[in-house]
Amino acid sequence: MKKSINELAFFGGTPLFDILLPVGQINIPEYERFEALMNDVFDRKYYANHGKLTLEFEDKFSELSGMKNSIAVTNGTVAISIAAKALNLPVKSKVIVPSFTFIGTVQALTWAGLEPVFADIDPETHTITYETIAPLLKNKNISAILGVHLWGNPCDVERLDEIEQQYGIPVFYDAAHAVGSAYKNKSLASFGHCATFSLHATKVLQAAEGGVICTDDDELAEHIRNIRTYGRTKKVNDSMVFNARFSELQAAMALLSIEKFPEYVTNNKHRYLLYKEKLKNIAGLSVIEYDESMQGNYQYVVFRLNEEQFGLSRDLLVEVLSRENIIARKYFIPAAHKSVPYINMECAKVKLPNTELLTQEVFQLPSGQIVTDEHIERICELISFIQQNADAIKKNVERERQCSQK
Ligand code: T4K
Repeated sequence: MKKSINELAFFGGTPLFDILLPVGQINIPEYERFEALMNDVFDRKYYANHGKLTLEFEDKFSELSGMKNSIAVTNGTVAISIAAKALNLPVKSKVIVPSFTFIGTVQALTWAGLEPVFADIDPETHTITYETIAPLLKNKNISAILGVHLWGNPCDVERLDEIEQQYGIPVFYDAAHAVGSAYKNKSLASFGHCATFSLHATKVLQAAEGGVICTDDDELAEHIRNIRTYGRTKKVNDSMVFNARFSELQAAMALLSIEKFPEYVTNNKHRYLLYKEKLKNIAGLSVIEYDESMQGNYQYVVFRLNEEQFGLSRDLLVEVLSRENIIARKYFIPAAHKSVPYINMECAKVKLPNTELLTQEVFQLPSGQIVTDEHIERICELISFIQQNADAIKKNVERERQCSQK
């Protein structure tokens, strides 16, 4: 461990780790097993258009999520656009959506011809609630609400259901982070008209790239399948169709990943709890708690940093950690309403105090399968060291800045 701040890589010392520790899960299957599945695909010469492996994966995803229909698509962003199209939301109508989310959530709506109405979020769960969206329901032309189960934490699902009953506004969910998760023993995939998932390589269940849309509504599922494949199902009509097919290569990765899902979740929970225990006494640092009434996948280890109490800004801490090869990440900067193109639009003229605060305070620590207990213990010791030496680090940074200006 470092004995003085001059040993920090930020000030020219040797990095604590000689490999990069990223925030993504990177749960990569054994190559031999992937090769065996690929040999079968090559023998059959059937690579795309929802072959045997894709159908098998969709069944397994339905089993995991307790849903009737799981429709695999190219990625999690396209999943949202297709869900919005299948719900037949009128072009140029408005959809309530949090600004504190991955930009893909909102861009997907824009690609579907919809306009965002940005909602604030609860500062503890980082999701929209009845209270944060109620004032927005007065807006004209609201056609839907898109909740995001951020970090796998459930939105205020029961009360959002009530809003749908009361106002007749359909709710659907971006559940990119919530694969295999449940709220009060009910699958998160089952809330709203449909839920969309991401199978990106950094996710707990991965297909390198990929997405899934789940719904128990058979008619909606038919529209989703039809839009996904250029209107080929011919069972329903859709004015706009697309190619969002999932290949057999993606399905092979996904099948191997879903097989190990319970093991990944157990390991994620262990890592999350270890970080939580080791960092519990650091002033100004708090871990994002998972709702007790949910069963999550623990893929993210998310913290908030209060600059005044910690002694350094979140940005400086992330920079110092990165130089040690601890690739901590700040989320979500800028928030969607401060991003192009929304920043120049009417929809950006909103006050979202919790969103603004969280964009300055939230960061993730490395959490995937590369990260061992020993890595976590050393990362936590380093964070404690940085916090104890916060004033000296700030002074050194300031001194270096002044020298570089001379
Ligand atoms: N909704 C929400 C709430 C989402 O978070 C996302 C995606 C979506 C919708 C859309 O789903 P997709 O269309 O992406 O399926 C990542 C991912 O690209 C993105 O999937 C994810 N959310 C977002 C939160 O994170 P970045 O730019 O922050 O991370 P990235 O891809 O640079 O990877 C993180 C770290 O992992 C890097 O340090 C490098 C490492 N890495 C990454 C890849 C891809 C590897 O070591 N190997 C790899 O193969 O976006």
